[in-house]
Amino acid sequence: MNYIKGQKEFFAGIGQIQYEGLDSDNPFAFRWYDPNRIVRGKSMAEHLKFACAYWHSFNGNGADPFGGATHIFPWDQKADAVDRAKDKMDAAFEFMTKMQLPYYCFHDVDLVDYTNNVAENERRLQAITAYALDKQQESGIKLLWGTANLFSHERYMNGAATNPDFHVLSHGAAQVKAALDATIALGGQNYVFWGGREGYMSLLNTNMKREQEHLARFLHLAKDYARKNGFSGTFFIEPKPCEPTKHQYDYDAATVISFLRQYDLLDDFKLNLEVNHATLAGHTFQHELQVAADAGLLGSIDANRGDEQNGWDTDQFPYNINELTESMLIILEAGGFQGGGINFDAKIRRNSTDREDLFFAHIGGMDLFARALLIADKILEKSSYLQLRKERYQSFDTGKGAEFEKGNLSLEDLRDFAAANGEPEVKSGKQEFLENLINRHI
Ligand code: XUL
Ligand code: CO
Repeated sequence: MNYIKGQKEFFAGIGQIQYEGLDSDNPFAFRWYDPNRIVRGKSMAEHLKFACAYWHSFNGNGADPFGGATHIFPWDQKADAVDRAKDKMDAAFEFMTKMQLPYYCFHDVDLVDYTNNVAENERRLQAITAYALDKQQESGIKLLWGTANLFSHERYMNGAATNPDFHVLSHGAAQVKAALDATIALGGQNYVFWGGREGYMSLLNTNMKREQEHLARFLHLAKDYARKNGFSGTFFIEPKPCEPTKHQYDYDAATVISFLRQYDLLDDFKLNLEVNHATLAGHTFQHELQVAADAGLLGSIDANRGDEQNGWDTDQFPYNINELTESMLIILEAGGFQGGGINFDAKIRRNSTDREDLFFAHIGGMDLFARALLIADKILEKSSYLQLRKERYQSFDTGKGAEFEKGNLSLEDLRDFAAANGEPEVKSGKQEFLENLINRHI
């Protein structure tokens, strides 16, 4: 991937970001992420499939509940919505090319501003989709996933697919249809549903059962429409327990998996897991990855981190090598992502106001994942990590333990085994040894 200077440059003064290795002191270079380096038979680029999140990088203007925009974008100036959107897209493709980000992800309204008119929104999205197709072909950058924003507009304050008003639900469907059309036209590899307001603020006014049935019906209709129109990618549900609603139906990986199973959606849907959503649900990210991997549903991830001192979704760029190393161990053991990749659903801080800050954020995140990949590979290949876990369960590998796993023993058989074999020997879980092993490889 190589940036070639066009007519306008939005990130002037910043050139192509390249791998320079550990000896480099250049803050505009990768020290670990070497896209062509082969790890476990695949290039780093293929393992990691990094994606840029359009919303945080090109729309998120630093506003928070206490104050307005601090990031003033030069690509957000033109009067006509589609012209403005084209400028933004030029900036986005310049950034992604300079950063060597091979994929991107968007919500419909990230690409182009929407109105209250369904047909006009479709026209705008089609116009910017045609432009995006050219940009993709020119740069080689691909669409990891598209989605529809069914949470920002006031009409969705009580949800979209789970709104108690059918009329609102129909507007959600109109948006999803157009976003699916755009995703298909752009060769999008996946399509995401994050249930932003699919939940409730108070049970006093909520028929939870009916809302969840509506959500399932809505997902089936979207899936059927997309399949009928040639979409062969994977649908992802992105779990999050709360925020903006008090309670979201897609609470965590385990909840989503049982929902998919209950409503017969397992053939088409997998999970897109986000670090900060896991911690909001009271889990580690590793826990969520393991739950999804064990169900064969580890589709993709949204990379970011929370803040340990507060309880909301701060969407900061990744920083914690221990967390990522343990995560990469699970991802590698699962055989990688199923269809997805690593989308930086992360934003630079309100007071990170220099244009170069977006580069530092992505360089840091990409380097950290690359480093975690190398460390995890080393741990799997050269340490006793896997062996120790295997040995911990060895009593189920032979004899009565193996018979139990096969389903050949009754409760009485277990009782007889206990009575005949006396008290079990004390066995250490070796947690501190394993924690040291991880740190030793870092
Ligand atoms: C919100 C969030 C979303 C989804 C896409 O917390 O993560 O940006 O990733 O709708
Ligand atoms: Co996300």
